[in-house]
Parts: sequence; C-alpha cells; structure tokens
Amino acid sequence: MKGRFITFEGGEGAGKSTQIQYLAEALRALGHDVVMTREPGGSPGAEAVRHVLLSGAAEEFGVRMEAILFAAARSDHVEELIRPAVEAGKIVLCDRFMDSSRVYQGVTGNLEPEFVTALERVAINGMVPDLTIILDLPAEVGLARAAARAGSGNPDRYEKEALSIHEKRREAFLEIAQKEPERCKVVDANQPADSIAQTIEKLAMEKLAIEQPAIERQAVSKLPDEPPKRKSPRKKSSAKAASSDITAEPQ
Ligand code: Z5A
Repeated sequence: MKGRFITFEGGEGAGKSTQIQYLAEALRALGHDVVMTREPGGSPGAEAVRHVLLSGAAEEFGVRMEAILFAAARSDHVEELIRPAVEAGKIVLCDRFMDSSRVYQGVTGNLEPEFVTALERVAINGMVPDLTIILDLPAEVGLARAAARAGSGNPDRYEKEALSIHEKRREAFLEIAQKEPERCKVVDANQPADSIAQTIEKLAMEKLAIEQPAIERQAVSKLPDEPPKRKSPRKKSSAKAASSDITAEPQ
C-alpha cells in the first residue's frame, strides 16, 4: 500500500511538535509504520541548512536567498526521506512544509507569488501532502508558549519578529485553508493538548479511511470510536530538540 504524507502547519508555539507526537503514538498503536520529521531539516543535507536559516546567518542576504535555501533543504528532504518513506507504505508526519514557505517567505517576506510558486514546484516535485493540519491560535498565545519553553534561551530568527507579523501569518495560513479545503483542515489549537489530539486523530483516520481500498476501509471502520488511552508524549527541549527520532529515522 502507498503510504501517506501529513503535514502540520501554524505559527510559533502552536503545538505542532506536540501534536505530531500524539498522532504518531495513536497511529503506531493501530499498527501503522510512522516517520516523524520536520522542516527546515529532516535529512542530513537539510539539517545542515537548518542552522544557517534559523541562526539568522542568511538574513543579511535577503529573503530571496532565504527562500531558495528553504527550497534546497525541502528538495533534499523530499527526495532523501519523505518520498522513499511514503513509497515504502509509511505514514510521514512532517512539522512544517511548503505552506510555511508560502506564508513566511511569500506573504510576510513580500516575495512575488510567481517566485514562491516556482520554488515550491521544484522543491516538492509533486509531493503534495495528503492532509495538512493547520493549528490555529492567537499569535500572542503561541509566542508565550514558545517563550516559556525556551526559558532564558534566545528567540530564533523568526520568534523575535513583531506581533503584527505573526498575526499576519495566522491570517495567511487560514487563507490557504480556505483555498484548499480538501487538503487543509484548521484545528483550534487554543485548547488542552489532549482534546486537540483527538480532533486531529479523527481527521487523520478519515483521510486514511477514505483513501484506502474498501477492504482496508472496512478494517478501519471497526476501530473503537474513542482513541486508545495514551500517555503524554515526551516534552521537547528548549531548542526544539532537533527531533531526535526525526533525524534518526531511516532514509
Ligand atoms: N520557516 C520558514 O520561514 N519557511 C519555511 O519554509 C519553513 C520554516 C519550513 C522553524 O522554527 C522556523 O522556520 C519557523 C518558520 C521558519 N519559525 N519560527 N520560529 P522551529 O522549527 O524552531 O519552530 P516552529 O516550527 O515555529 O515550532 P515551535 O515554535 O517549536 O512550536 P510548535 O512545534 O508549534 O509547538 P510545540 O513545541 O509543540 O509547543 C510549544 C510549547 O507549548 C511547548 O512547551 C508545549 O509543551 C506547549 N504546548 C503545546 N501544546 C499546548 C497546549 N495545547 N496547551 C498549552 N501548552 C501547549
């Protein structure tokens, strides 16, 4: 069976990493082979570019340069990790993907849409997500969560930007969801993590059920309504913990 590609999007501190952990646990409990990954990064080449981008080292060269670096990292990630995993029947859960470039570099970076679209086409090379979960949250709530997690650590290149920019990004994500309702599902992220996880699990299961052949769909429909009791996923450390199982996943 062909696998699935599910992406998580939203502003800083929206809970993407937390929810990926929850969904991975739920899907694994049902016997699925799950790969967790993130952007920028996820493959050795892309992880090398991640530091350049998040440290702000590329900022002085302009947003066009940053957009190309994000695209270069994405291309490596798609070809080295995402596509092989999906073709091997795995479910890939990815923390940020092409919609982040549309929003951060396109909308708030003021890049021309044609430029962003052209980069996207080359970088994803047809690897459009089957489902994108957009975690929606007032920017100040997300930033407060991210700041609490970071403690006294320095905010990254993007976290230190003005609140109005973060709000603009929130609107931009919602606009993408409006334009692509089949792919994108908006989830209210201003709730306890556990109830968000249940909503996302339902959306993911619907996607898997709809797109699976009838015989597999029948098996899925026999699942209990309530998801299995799960323990809280492990907490991420301050610097967004380089997603240990992310980079350690098989290529
Ligand atoms: N970027 C870009 O510009 N263009 C691109 O194409 C791509 C990315 C791919 C990556 O940063 C940066 O790169 C990003 C955009 C840019 N901008 N920034 N900053 P990153 O990978 O370091 O960080 P992030 O993607 O923004 O994620 P994050 O800030 O780490 O947040 P998160 O993953 O969405 O949230 P979390 O880690 O799951 O939760 C944050 C804290 O809140 C944590 O302490 C949790 O325990 C807590 N939490 C989680 N859920 C809840 C609920 N429901 N209630 C209360 N507290 C919660």
